[in-house]
Amino acid sequence: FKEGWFSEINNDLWPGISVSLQVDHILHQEKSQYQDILVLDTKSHGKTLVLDGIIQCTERDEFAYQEMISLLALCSHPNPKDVLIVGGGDGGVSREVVKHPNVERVSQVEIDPGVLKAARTYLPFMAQGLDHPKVTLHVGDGFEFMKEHCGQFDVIITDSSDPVGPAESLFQQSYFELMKTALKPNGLICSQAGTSWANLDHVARTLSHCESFYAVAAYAIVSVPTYPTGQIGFVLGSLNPETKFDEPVKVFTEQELDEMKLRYYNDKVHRAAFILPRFAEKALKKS
Ligand code: AAT
Repeated sequence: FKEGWFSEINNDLWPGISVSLQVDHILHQEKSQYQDILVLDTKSHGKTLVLDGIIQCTERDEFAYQEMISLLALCSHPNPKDVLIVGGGDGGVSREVVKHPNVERVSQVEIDPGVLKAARTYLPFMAQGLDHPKVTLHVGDGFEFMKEHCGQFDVIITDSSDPVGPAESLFQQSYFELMKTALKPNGLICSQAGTSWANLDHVARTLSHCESFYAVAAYAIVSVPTYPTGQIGFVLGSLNPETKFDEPVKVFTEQELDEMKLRYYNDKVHRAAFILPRFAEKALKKS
């Protein structure tokens, strides 16, 4: 905390580059069984959740990530009734997922009860998702949870932290295989997969894990100013060979988008998210 600034320094994941936020107050600091939990009130980005020194979400721009990881997946499926969320302890993804009219049941598995408690106490604008009547919350490891569920979900969204600490297993090839068995026929997945600017090799590896088990696979990007390089991406995979991720099967009208209080997502943004700059497109081309 040099002169009241928080800096996200991680020399393994993004060497030589760091996002910084000016801090007004430290609201909460704890060492849970799994990670260091920090909640800050910042000058320009409101309440901010930090795990193991890495920014997970800020009040100002969290909607971009939470809407996109949820709706890119849900609007690519013709009838997403049963949804599983892995991670997402802040509640922002469940808040978005329940907005989709076809969603009937949401299961969510978050490893760290400390994150759930901190979100409920300091981040109610996101944590409201955790207490929605459609949501059943489980505390546990997403990797282990997946082993115990077979043929149950239309869509699995993995809103995980980065591949260091408790989320490491959620980036392994075996995790993509386990998700496949947890899906119903024609189900699909969407996983947090890092940025093509700092972690292109890592993105390519995650995409190739996905390609090994799913008939269709793709990488999509979203702009999030407080994530490293200002951008993050998702790997999507579908068991249905007919899926075209860059052509949403569900298109909401302007009025529906307003009623759902969506601020980032619409069908045009959906299509555009799969258009990659040349360097990324070349690096991710199926070998
Ligand atoms: N909604 C955007 C915030 C996140 S939070 C990621 C969540 O994943 C955390 O609450 C963390 O406790 C949880 N998690 C980590 N590992 C596991 C696991 N094995 N099983 C279940 N939950 C887990 C994502 C931020 C992305 C940051 C990008 N730099």
